[in-house]
Amino acid sequence: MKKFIKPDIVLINSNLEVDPPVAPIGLACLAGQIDRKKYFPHIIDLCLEDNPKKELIFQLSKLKPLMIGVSVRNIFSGVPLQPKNYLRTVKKIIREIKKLTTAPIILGGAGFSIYPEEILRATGVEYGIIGEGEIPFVQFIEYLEKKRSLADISSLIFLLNGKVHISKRIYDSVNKYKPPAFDLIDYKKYIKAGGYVAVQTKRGCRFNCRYCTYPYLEGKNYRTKGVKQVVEEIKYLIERYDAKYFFFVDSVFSFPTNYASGICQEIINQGVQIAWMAYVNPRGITKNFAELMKKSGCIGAELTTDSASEKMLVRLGKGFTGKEIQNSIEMLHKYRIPIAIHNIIGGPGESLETVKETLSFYKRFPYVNAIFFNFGVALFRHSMFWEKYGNESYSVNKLRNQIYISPEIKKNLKLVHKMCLDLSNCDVTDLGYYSVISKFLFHDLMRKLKIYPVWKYNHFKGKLTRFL
Ligand code: B12
Ligand code: SF4
Repeated sequence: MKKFIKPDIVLINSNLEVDPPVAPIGLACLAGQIDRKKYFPHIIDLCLEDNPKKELIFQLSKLKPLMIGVSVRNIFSGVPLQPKNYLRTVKKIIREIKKLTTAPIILGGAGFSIYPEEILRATGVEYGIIGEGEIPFVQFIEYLEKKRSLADISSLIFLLNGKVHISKRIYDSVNKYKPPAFDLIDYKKYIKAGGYVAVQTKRGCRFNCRYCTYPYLEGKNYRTKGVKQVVEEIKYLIERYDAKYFFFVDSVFSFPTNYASGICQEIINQGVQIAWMAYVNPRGITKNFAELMKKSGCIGAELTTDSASEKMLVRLGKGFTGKEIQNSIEMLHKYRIPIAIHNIIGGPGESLETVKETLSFYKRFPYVNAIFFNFGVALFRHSMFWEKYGNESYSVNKLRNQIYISPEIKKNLKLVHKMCLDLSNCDVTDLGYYSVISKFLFHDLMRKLKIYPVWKYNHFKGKLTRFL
């Protein structure tokens, strides 16, 4: 009798950025859906490899893939004054894959989903999935098994005779998906390199911030995972990899507050010992919630206020007020949760006056641990600002950062830098990247206690790996 040899399904992480190191959790989500009775799933993770090209050749030449999925997480750094273009690396990796195999290639990932057609054309790949991949990825395997037609795959984009075809997007209940295949990722190397272990509790964001692509990527409705399932994932990662530091990779962890409180409560109830960080929104931070955050191990809140000027909050479409920002800072501080505030300086309508308003607001909270100022707004397709200020031809041809900076701030950039730095007795690192106003004493203490909030890694000194 002929022996059945299970075909390989190969997923490749093309993200070599190590600042900070992030594991390819999206690929783990896809690999989790693969039927292991029928296929061998593999994740070839090129990140943190000394010689990613050699690693790719070594790993791929051992396999006989039915298909190759490549995740394209980053395209642009999104940091206006330190632009990085990641697509060049992706192109080189795909060129190398094509030398090694003729198996069909499919692309996906957050960066890919923002500019799918351009990336397919730039890489010469035929297929891609826009947005979340669990269901379409399985459908694509069924297509290769000749059980379904291309037209019958959700969220698919493909090029046929130079023409682009896009099918309807799918956003399903995340509880229907099988758990991520964390066993296929070597988390030890990420932990060793200082990375936080990613866990996602839900998808979607209902806010309407005008520069943001997250609601496009994940949908506007919240799709929450069962709280027990989230805590099971955390426990698995602790047990298997001895993980201690976690990052909840939700667009906004703290909203809806009832759900986020449920996650914290479950961590507390089960006595799970972790240190975690997340993006939080001023809207969700009540006293009870801040207390639960603290008790469940929060060691840092990435508070994305973007501005503290009432006018700018409206212009950026933030949906909360200065009063709510104040309340959230006070609540987080009450429970001694380290706070990093992220700001955009130079959005549409920003003037010297609105910058002053923002800065004098923050002066009232000298205990805030870090305040980041990003000068200019990165414009991404599928955001509201893109409709207004984006330049289609610029991005299609060059696929690099497009930045909006208001005329008044552009004219006074040096002065505005200085104003931000004068906010307090501050340390300035990487002026021009972003200005960091941090309390060094505090950071020293954190270091001594070996508690590091993620923003420490904004100056991660790991070497940047190139795909040779
Ligand atoms: C949390 C987060 C972070 C955290 C990560 C913490 C951690 N330990 O993981 C931190 C703050 C560290 C971070 C840093 C950066 N980030 Co970030 N981040 C996010 C965020 C909010 C969620 C990412 C995530 O993990 N999602 C959960 C997983 C499950 O989803 P996923 O990876 O997208 O995978 C799904 C689909 O994309 C798809 N899929 C993925 N791969 C593949 C492959 C195939 C073949 C298929 C079919 C489908 C598929 O299926 C998956 C499951 O549904 C996204 C925005 C967003 N809402 O997506 C930005 C985002 C990914 N980040 C972005 C950027 C730019 C960065 C930085 C470069 C920022 C900077 N300037 O320093 C760094 C890069 C770090 C690095 N080493 O890569 C961009 C990338 C796009 C772009 N602009 O180029 C995003 C989209 C934000 C944005 N709109 O600008 N980030
Ligand atoms: S900036 Fe944050 S709150 Fe606003 S739409 Fe994006 S993810 Fe949602």
